[in-house]
Amino acid sequence: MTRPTISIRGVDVFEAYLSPPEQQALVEDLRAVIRQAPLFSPVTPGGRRMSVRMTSAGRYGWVSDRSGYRYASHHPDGDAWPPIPERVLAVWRDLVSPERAPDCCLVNWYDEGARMGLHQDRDEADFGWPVLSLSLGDEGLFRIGNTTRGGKTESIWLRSGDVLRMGGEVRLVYHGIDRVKPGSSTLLPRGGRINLTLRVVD
Ligand code: MD3
Ligand code: FE
Repeated sequence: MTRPTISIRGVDVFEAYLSPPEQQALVEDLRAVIRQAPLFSPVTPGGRRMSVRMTSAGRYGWVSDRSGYRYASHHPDGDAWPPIPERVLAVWRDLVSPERAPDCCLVNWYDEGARMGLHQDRDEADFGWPVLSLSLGDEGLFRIGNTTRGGKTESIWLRSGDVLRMGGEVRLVYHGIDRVKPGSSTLLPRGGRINLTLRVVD
């Protein structure tokens, strides 16, 4: 059983869970995912283009357009999402459960200047399972708040190889990425940050 290195507001942090060679292998897996399911810039229901580019693997992918946020069984291009890489599933089995696989592996790609505002993850039908997040590449400043909007927040830098687990009470807290620190990792040749978010959807 792997234990968290720190816990912040109920978020379990596994610092440097992935070794540099494991991180490199994951990046190769993700290149194959992105070849099959290209990154796209989601548009919010309000009509704004998100600064983060995304794609997904698994039974469902997360999409957003003028008609709203939702899980969809196909990429906006029309193809089914590729399977979640085995190496990613192995992390889920170790830190969440071998009993149930995640339905969705959301791939978020941040370049310099990309951010993700404070939000809740509440498009899933089942909040009983934890969410697992894997960080790769440049460091990202992660901010965590409360289950309602407003109030005090806390921030931590997420580094390449760090894994976060959000289960129980914190599953519905507001969270986001304020900024990415360019040049803070050599994992990705052109820089940037990748986050993988694993979720059970239904
Ligand atoms: C805390 N992604 O895709 S992952 C998202 O780094 C998202 O790309 C961020 O938030 C990223 O929805 C943060 C960490 C994370 C994910 C889900 C959470 C933290 C969470 C759900 C509840 C509480
Ligand atoms: Fe989120």
